[in-house]
Amino acid sequence: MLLFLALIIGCDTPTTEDRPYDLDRDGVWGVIDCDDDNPEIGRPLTYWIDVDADGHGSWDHTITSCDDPGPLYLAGPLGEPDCDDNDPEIGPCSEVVQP
Ligand SMILES: [Ca+2]
Ligand SMILES: [Ca+2]
Repeated sequence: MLLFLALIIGCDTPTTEDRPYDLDRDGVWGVIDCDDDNPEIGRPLTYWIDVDADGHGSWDHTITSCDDPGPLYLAGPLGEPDCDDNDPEIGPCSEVVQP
């Protein structure tokens, strides 16, 4: 009995970093799952910077994170990038009227 208790007490609680399994069975391994106890939350998202806040992101700076980096960033697929991310009047290059 003492050996059994010693084995239980000796076990460390696994952290996200050392869990190579999928506790919530959402198909995302524990080491990369933003919350391995919640099947509604999976991989980190890629965020694109949108300096001029026109709704079109830029390749200039991206972040892959479990947490929302703030209002300067858009989440999800980039789509067509902003042709000038310092001018809210200019969106994707395909929408820019050539003189
Ligand atoms: Ca999850
Ligand atoms: Ca923009």
